[in-house]
Amino acid sequence: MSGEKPPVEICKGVNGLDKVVLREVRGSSAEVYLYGGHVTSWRNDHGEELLFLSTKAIFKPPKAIRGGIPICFPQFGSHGNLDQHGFARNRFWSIDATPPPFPTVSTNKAFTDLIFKPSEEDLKIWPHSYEFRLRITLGPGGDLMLTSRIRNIDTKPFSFTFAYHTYLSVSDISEVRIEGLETLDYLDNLKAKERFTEQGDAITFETEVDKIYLGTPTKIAIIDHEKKRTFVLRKDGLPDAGTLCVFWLVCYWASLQKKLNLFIQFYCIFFSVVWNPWEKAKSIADLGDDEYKHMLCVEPAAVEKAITLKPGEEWKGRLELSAVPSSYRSGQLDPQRVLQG
Ligand code: TA6
Repeated sequence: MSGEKPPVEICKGVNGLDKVVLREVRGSSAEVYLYGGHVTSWRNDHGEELLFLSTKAIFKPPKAIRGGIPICFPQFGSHGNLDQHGFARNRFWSIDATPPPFPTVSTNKAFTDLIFKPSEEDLKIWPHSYEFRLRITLGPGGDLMLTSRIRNIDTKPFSFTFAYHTYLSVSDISEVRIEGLETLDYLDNLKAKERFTEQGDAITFETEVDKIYLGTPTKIAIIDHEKKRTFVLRKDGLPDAGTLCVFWLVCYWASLQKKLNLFIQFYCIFFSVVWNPWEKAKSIADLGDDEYKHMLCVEPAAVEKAITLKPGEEWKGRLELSAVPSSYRSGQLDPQRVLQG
């Protein structure tokens, strides 16, 4: 027997909390805590950590883990009556042993399926029945993919907002730029959500930022000059009219087969939130005073327009993250190549 570690392993993490470790043969890995359905680590095949995790992160309910990829559901931020960012990030999720199949079959071995269903207590604060399924996959090239499927199993429609609150690890926030958001409109959370338009330059950082960009493209690049690394963040959606047409035909066929009103909603995640607290880090108890320098949150989100699901409907939102070495010589710092490649 070789000493090779399995592609999926369930073990104990900080404070004895259950976590799933995903490993890909070439050496990349990811860790997912059942507490929050929360990805806390994503490493490349050199073992370098790609997600930011606060040194002061509290792995203890009811506090959400600071860093990684918290799931904001059923409310993003303070856009509603619930606590900030909803409650999915501070509930215990379960391993989903029998998830419904995906339309395309994947050969990846390093994946896990989690499920979150509301408890009696949860129903008191948000009275809607749903099943929230989350698949986390590590692709052959070390890409990290998160697919959320939220199904209304209630007798009434409900609406929610959502985000993958992704904390990326960066060498120095002053050395980072984002490509793909220039010229877009955004709502500035630091100015009472007033609407502005970016003036055409790549986004760079020299102070606190908390913005909701509207109508963002499916692909955004985050370029870390010092690390010579580019993160490419893709959010799924409606890739093109042809795929959409096939998709709806499949849905229609499925609905005829089952003779029930099965409708799967496949929405774009329209917005991207960009956040760095800068000096405000000092007032965040579970974040080191200077740690803002090494983190950047870029968060695919459905915020301004809530998603509404009728009984039986399902919403699906996907995030795909890859990290590639970038150098001027390879041309990967050329924005056009990054976003179109
Ligand atoms: O996504 C940005 C944001 O909503 C900011 O306004 C900021 O407060 C941040 O999330 C962190 O929220 P948290 O509840 O995790 O402290």
